Order: sequence, then C-alpha cells, then structure tokens
Amino acid sequence: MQRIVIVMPAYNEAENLKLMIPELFEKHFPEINGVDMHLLIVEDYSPDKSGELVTEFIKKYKNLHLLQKQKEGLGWAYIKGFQYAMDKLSADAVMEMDADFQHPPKFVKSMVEAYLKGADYCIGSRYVKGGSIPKEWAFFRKAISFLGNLFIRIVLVKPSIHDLTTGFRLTRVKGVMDKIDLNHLMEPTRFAYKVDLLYQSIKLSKKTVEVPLEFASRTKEKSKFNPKEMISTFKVAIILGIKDKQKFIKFGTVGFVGYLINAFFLNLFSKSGFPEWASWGLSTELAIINNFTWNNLWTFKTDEIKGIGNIVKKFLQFNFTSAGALLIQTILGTIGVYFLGPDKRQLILPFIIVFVVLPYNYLMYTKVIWKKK
Ligand SMILES: Nc1nc2c(ncn2[C@@H]2O[C@H](COP(=O)(O)OP(=O)(O)OP(=O)(O)O)[C@@H](O)[C@H]2O)c(=O)[nH]1
Ligand SMILES: [Mg+2]
Repeated sequence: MQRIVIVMPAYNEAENLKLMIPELFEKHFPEINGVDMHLLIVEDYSPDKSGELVTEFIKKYKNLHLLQKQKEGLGWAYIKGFQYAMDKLSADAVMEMDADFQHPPKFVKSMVEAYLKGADYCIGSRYVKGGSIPKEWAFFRKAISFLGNLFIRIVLVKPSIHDLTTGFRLTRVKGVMDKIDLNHLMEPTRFAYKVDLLYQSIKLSKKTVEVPLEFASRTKEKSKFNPKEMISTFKVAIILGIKDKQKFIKFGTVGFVGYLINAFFLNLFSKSGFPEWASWGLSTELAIINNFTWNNLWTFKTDEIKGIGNIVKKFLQFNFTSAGALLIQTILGTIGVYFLGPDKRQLILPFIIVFVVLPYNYLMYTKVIWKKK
C-alpha cells in the first residue's frame, strides 16, 4: 500500500491544530481508500505549546507524528519534514500543507486521487477551474497574488502551469523528491523556497497535474503576508529564469562558433584545391566536432558525457541528429523556394534556422544527447 505523509509545519498553531488533527483523522482520511495516510507535524517548540498538544493526540492517532526542532523559518520546517518523512517514515509521497486551514483539508482527497492516477507531482491550484482565492481578500492582495503568479509564470516560461506559488502540493518520493538536493534550496528560511522546489519538481516529474484548490484566508490571527517575502519570491524566480535561459544562450553561442568554423574551413579547403564535396563535408564535420565538444564541456556540463566509450557513442548519435537537421533544412528550403521563388532564398534560410533547426537541435540535445540521468 502507498504511504502518503502530509508534512505540516506549525508554529503557534495550537488553536488550529486542535481542530485540524481530528478533522483529518476522523473525517478525511477514512474517506481515502487504499492509501496509508500519515500526518507529520513539524514544530519549533512554539510558546503556545503546540508540541505538547500533538504529543497528546499521538496517543489517540497512531499515524500522527511529531518532529520538533529549533526555529529556522518556513522553508526549513518543510525541508526537514520532507527528509524525516522519507528517511524515518518511508513515505512514497509527501504532501505540503499548512496548519492554518488556508489549505482546506477536504482537498487532500482529490490530490491523493490524482497521485493514484499516476501523477508524480500534484499542484493544488487556485487559478484553474474550480479553484479560487479568498473572496474577502482586498482587491490589492488579489491583484498582487494574481499578477505575481503571472510574472513568475512568464519568467520561468511555464505557461502550462497556472499556479506556481501555491503551498499545497503532493510529490512522489521516488524519482522526484529523492532526487532534489533539499539542503541547498534557495531561500530556505522563507516562502520563496517554494518556487525553487516547484521548479525542480516540475523538471523531474514525468506527469505534473493541477488539482483545483479553494484557498482560504487565515482563520485565526492576522496574516504575516509582507513585501519582504514577496521580493525574495520574485528574486528566486528571476534567478531560476536566467539560469534556465543560460543554457540556451550557451547553446546559441556554441552554434554560432560552429557556423564560423564551418565557413572558415569551407573557404580554406576549397581555396587549397580540395574537391567541392570534401570541402563541404570536412568543414561541416569540424563544426560538428566543435559543437559536440563545447556543448559537452560547457552548455550541458551538469550532464557531461564521460568515458571514451560513451563519448564515441554519443558523438555518433550527435552526427545522426545533425544529419536530421540537414535533412529538415534541405526539405523545408526546397519547399520554400518552390513556393516563394529563388530570390527569397536568403530570407528562407534564417527563418528555417531560427524557427525549426534551432528548436530541433535544442530538443535533441536536451532530450536525447544530454538527457538528464
Ligand atoms: N515549524 C515551523 N512552522 C512554521 C514556521 N513559519 C511558518 N510555519 C507554519 O507554516 C505554515 C504556513 O505559514 P504561514 O505563516 O501561514 O505562511 P503564509 O500562509 O504564507 O502566510 P499567512 O498569510 O500569514 O498565513 C503554517 O502552518 C505555520 O504555522 C516556522 O518557522 N517553523
Ligand atoms: Mg498561512
């Protein structure tokens, strides 16, 4: 049976926990069939004695656990909770859920169902059909939430995901959570750690789904929402966005150098009396060798191909995908000239390169040649 551990950080949440724990164990967990549901409260010795309350509840609910530690902020509470759930509780999946009822417990079931249907990463989403943000929020806060989220969506180029800043998520351990270097997430003391975690989880997940979430406002006490948290969240998104594009920029630079090498040696060989076919063939191969080498050592250095056998195999594959690009370019070029006329040749070429060959190459490099291990 799959074991799902809800990781729930709580600091001074005794009032909420008093309601939350019985509600989960008596109302919602019994409605979820075929899964071993656990709840782990991560608590930092709060002055309101939330920890003692949980200890009392543990006597009644055997799937309830408590992790107590020093206070280090929101991110670390979740991170240490995930580590505990994986190492000590053998979780197959972990869930992020706040104790303050902003993530209404009735939505746990739909998240678990999405996971059981095969999702590796389930995002409780406020911005899909059926999801919502609190009606009572002031217009300003609604706008900040919506626009901030939209901004991160654009910066990270994740148009298919609608909610990137939600705190209600379920993650498969094997292949996703256990592949993330949790001790080195960005901004681990703050809310912003969520953006880094999400970014990495989406990358590692084969199937990511959004499940509607009706986000509630805090029931007890005032909100701690503040500009500092907001700025650090945007900062993480911008850094990740640039990092993401850095690869593409390097790929473009290597490709351009490859083009220069191709042009230089084509000129040199043909001037030195090489037959036409040999000049083209040799100069193209030199460009291919250049592109393979620098992409391996620089663009994709995090997935560098090592070992002579591997290098030879991948280099042959690289030649093969390069031949694919040549074929695509030849076919599209011929079709283009047929329809638009030979005088448009100089216009057709860059068009094909930018819109077809570059995306094709990038896709082949990231999904085939330097595929993530
Ligand atoms: N253990 C632990 N829990 C924390 C810490 N900071 C926040 N939490 C808990 O993490 C959950 C989310 O924190 P909140 O303070 O509600 O953060 P938020 O939802 O972004 O902001 P609000 O609008 O104030 O609700 C709650 O259950 C908190 O009790 C912390 O430093 N340690
Ligand atoms: Mg909250």
